[in-house]
Amino acid sequence: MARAAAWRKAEPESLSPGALEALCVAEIPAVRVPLLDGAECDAVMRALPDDAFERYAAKPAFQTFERFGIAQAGYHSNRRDRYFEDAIQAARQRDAVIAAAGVDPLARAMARIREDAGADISIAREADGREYFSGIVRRLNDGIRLHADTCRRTDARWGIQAARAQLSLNVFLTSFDGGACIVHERRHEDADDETVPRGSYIYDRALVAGARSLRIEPEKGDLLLINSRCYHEVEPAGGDRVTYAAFVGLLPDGRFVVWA
Ligand SMILES: O=C(O)CCC(=O)C(=O)O
Ligand SMILES: [Fe+2]
Repeated sequence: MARAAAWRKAEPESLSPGALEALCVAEIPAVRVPLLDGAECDAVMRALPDDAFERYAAKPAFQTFERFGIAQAGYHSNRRDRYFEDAIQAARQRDAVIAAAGVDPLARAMARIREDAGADISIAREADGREYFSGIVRRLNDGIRLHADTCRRTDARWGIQAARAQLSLNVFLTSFDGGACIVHERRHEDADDETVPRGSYIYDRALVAGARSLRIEPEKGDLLLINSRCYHEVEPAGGDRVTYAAFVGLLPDGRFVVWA
């Protein structure tokens, strides 16, 4: 059964060493800071290819969101080599967008985390040097139902699997109506997966029954960090709800690594 998290208050905090640490152990629900201005967000949106979201939309029906880039969670371990090959191609397409936009939302977010929270944070790499893909752009207009994101579902052949804590990082590139991100004061437990139908990762609402929750309505340009092992969901949005996203893992040696 999902474990209670222990929020000291049900409010997002600003970025600081203490807040990042507290988020990693789910003592606070979220960290939220303004990161990009409107013109920077618009520049990234304009730089996306017209068919950005169509090319990668052919994914199983359990997720309705559209994305530009690849997700490690979509690759089984027997396709690990394929993942790192695809990561090179996806990074090239991402880099073209960043170059055209003149702004790199993930690099900006990581710099801010370094400066304001004193974290040692870098893009995740395997011991053999191969780099994970990071900086996925997601259009989540229909929302996402209750879930938790944890690389513990993969196996130890992936270096990120060692992460002691995992955060979702989103930089909001658009304004929209609705589309709140709701975080629940309940942490995912491995045993919870037994309740999820095969091929899905939408969890039973009973797991969050009675738990406190925080409804976050991010604004364009915001950087939002949540503990992705706390159950969360996104409400449907009116208008395009586009974020530049990644996961942040805390390794046993205290370094933070980033992938998508
Ligand atoms: O877009 C959001 O607000 C959060 C989406 C999400 O589920 C995640 O980033 O893990
Ligand atoms: Fe998530």
